[in-house]
Amino acid sequence: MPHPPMWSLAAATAALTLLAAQQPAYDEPLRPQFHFTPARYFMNDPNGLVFFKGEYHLFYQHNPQGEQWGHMSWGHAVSADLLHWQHLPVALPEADGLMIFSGSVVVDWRNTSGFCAAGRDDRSCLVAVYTGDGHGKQAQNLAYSNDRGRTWTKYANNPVLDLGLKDFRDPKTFWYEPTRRWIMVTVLPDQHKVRLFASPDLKGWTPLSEFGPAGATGGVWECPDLFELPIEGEPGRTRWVLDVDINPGGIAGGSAGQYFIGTFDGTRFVADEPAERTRWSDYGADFYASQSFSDIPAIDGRRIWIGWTSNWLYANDEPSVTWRGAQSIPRSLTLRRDPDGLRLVQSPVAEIERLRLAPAPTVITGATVLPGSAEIELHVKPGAWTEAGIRLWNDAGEEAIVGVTREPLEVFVDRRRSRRAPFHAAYPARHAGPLAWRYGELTVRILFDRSVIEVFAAGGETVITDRVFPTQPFDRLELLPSSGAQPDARMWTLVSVWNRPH
Ligand code: DQQ
Repeated sequence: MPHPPMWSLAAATAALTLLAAQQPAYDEPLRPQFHFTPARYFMNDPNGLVFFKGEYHLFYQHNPQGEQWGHMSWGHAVSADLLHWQHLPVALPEADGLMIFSGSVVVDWRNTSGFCAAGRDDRSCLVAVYTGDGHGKQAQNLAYSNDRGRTWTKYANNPVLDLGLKDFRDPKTFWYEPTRRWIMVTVLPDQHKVRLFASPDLKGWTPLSEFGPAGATGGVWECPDLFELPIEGEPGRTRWVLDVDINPGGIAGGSAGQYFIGTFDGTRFVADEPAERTRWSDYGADFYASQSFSDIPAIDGRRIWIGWTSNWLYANDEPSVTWRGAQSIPRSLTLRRDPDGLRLVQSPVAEIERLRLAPAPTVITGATVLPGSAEIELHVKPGAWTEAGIRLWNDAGEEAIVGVTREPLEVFVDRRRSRRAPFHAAYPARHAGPLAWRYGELTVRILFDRSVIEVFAAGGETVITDRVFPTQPFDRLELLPSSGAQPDARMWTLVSVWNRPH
């Protein structure tokens, strides 16, 4: 029997050094500990979110060569639990003057494309549908993988959908069972239009319908998504959600996500509300280009999306070093009916509770030490307060405040004093979203992760995502108001998902 080769000490040290160079410590002061960030260099939109054979795949817009947008390629990571990610090599690199812009991945279960080199019992493979940007235009392209996303082949007859337009992008594709065909949702960004196409095989596409302009149109439309969601408390009832992002012209300035609720009959999306009505998915400055996972098994049944926690106003200037850009926590989506109609509701995936250092929370009554990564829950009751919440602060005199105001009744994140010398004029700002007293008390769930704040108020009805970039860690927390009618507050320390056995 041949013996496995013995490693010399020098070879082992060299291999470890190489590993360390590829995988940084993930402990830089602004590096989130339970949010996904690229090992190094620039990241923007999540792409190709798909669940396949026990793995969640996260592809992302990535510059493999630098810390600012450019050379767009698809970075890649996989996870078994949506939290612990394993980095994989770049899946789709820029090539031949064509950058790989945003898009989606589907499981071609029945090998409709003919790309799947599958065995007798398994005819499935992964197919990526992405925008090729270059040579003066944008068109939709395919690539496929027969080894669970580890290697990809670009389709020889790309592009598969070309309107000869300079701006035509971000295909989100899904299988629509009632008509047994693929649907592709795209945008004509400067026309503020979503355009739908259908295909039997992912290769040949016919136009179906158009939606828009509607809602907010103060910037280009990008990264659409279309999916069906259950209505809470109304068993068997659903509605479709068309998500379209906009840049600039978002609610907090710059980039943001908006959505429309309505019906989809396999051909056309029709909104329930008048075209003038705008609904925002997030009231912060840092939630953009969200995309939902494809092919989550029916037995799980969740619709989960991830958004990029940045804003094109300053995405290239964020003061993180060696890496730039983070993804939001994966959020599970439902629809909830209130007196104002149906609305989208978002909650962090339940898996996040496994990151709690101890099952029992710490009850906060005054000032306390703030861990770098934490989940904080506030229960705010009507009472003698004008502003109730928490202040995160440090010795440099920097602070961020997260809370609720009474008049008007709003949830807010105030990061105006969160960095001594702002790196961009749009950074110091306060962002707020509307609330209503409907449950006797308001819950505010806050995820804090060094430079990411995500706030889910009223059970996820109003959400704010804001990045914070203090010059030294926020390591103290105090309740507001500092005396009198304080909210009930509890906190869990969350453990890091990076560089720790799991
Ligand atoms: N980012 C991608 C485009 C998309 C934009 C390019 C949204 O496909 O429209 O990096 O951030």
